[in-house]
Amino acid sequence: MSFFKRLKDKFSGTPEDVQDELEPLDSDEEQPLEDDQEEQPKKKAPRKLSEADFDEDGLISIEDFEEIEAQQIGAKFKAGLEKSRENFQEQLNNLIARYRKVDEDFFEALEEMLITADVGFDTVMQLVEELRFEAQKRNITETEDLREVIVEKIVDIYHQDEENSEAMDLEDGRLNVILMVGVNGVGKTTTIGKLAHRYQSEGKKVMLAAGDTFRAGAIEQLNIWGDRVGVEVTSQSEGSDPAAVIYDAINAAKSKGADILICDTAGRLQNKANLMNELEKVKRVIGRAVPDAPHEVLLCLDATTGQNALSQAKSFKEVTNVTGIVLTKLDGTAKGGIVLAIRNELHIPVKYVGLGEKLDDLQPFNPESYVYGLFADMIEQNVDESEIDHNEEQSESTDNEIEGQYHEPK
Ligand SMILES: Nc1nc2c(ncn2[C@@H]2O[C@H](COP(=O)(O)OP(=O)(O)OP(=O)(O)O)[C@@H](O)[C@H]2O)c(=O)[nH]1
Ligand SMILES: [Mg+2]
Repeated sequence: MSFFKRLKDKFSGTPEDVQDELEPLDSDEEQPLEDDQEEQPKKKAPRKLSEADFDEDGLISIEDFEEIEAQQIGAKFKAGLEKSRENFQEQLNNLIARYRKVDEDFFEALEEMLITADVGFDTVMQLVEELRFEAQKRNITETEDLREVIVEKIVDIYHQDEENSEAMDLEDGRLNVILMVGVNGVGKTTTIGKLAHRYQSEGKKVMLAAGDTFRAGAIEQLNIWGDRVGVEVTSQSEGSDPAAVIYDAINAAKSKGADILICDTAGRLQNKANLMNELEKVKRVIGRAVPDAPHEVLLCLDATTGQNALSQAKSFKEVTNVTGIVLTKLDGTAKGGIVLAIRNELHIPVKYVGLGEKLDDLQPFNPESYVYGLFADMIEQNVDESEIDHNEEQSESTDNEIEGQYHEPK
């Protein structure tokens, strides 16, 4: 099965707000075609759980669950990456139309396009070098035939380090401590609210620590998130020592048997030494109270700040052991290539991406869902066209067979 077909089968779906305009899924089942009606490729909305999915014990098969989950994830990435997708698809289509033959001019134009989309210089050079090699190896001469290889290579380049490193280090039977860091306004507090919601709906007992005692209103903001999601927040007054607040929060979390404590911190500039030292102190306090903690230090980066996000990450990485990136506001940029630059140039896995402002708009990062979001229309169109071609070829060969039989002398 082709790479595009696999992605389409796995993720094909439509954002929820468009769903209502589509036929309900049940009617997606085989319908007899009217005589004059040609078979059209079906537009599928992501499946929603219905009673029919559950057996008499109220259980759902793992396959059904995974299928529904993948479609919902696909729809989220597709909606969240809409701006980037318009940009990537349009530019790639233009390139393919302009340079029909695979040659150096095409590769140079492709390099330029990817660099402009924030993919990062080194990553682009590596990606395009691999494409040159692949084109030669497979003897691909038409740019059109390189379309799928380009998307496939983006996934490969992401995976080249370790597989699965985007998984969170969370274990049952211990207090897991997550520390959220980053500069002002990147989305730390919002991400904490979304994460709390996610883990709580997975059945975990989640608590929050209001470690941003610096910015006016920050404690209240976290308390609002706590109320909204229904999780407890430990806080002290504005101006108190963040390390002391987090220490208190750890004790509260231990005594209440929490599974996960997520600690907010003040937005800090990476070049302000005292703020960075304060972060180190917070980390030391956490480490003394819970062995091996913090289990995750998540650095929030705002995708709309492009290359600046990369330099923030480099500075944070120097002073603290960042275990993962949360790339927020991907929905707000047309340059979604920044994901690849971060991964490839910093070797820090992107663990979550922010695809909007709603509670469930924070999604675990996965390179396949990401490229699906970046190229969904192109992938769907490509698969539909090749299915139509395939059907036409089949019906032609059937016609020929019938004709052949007819002419065969008996
Ligand atoms: N569109 C969009 N907006 C987001 C996303 N994540 C966060 N935001 C918005 O970004 C703004 C800043 O979010 P905060 O969570 O307050 O950021 P912060 O890093 O805690 O800011 P400070 O506490 O001031 O350092 C808010 O308006 C959020 O709604 C996202 O994934 N998509
Ligand atoms: Mg905040």
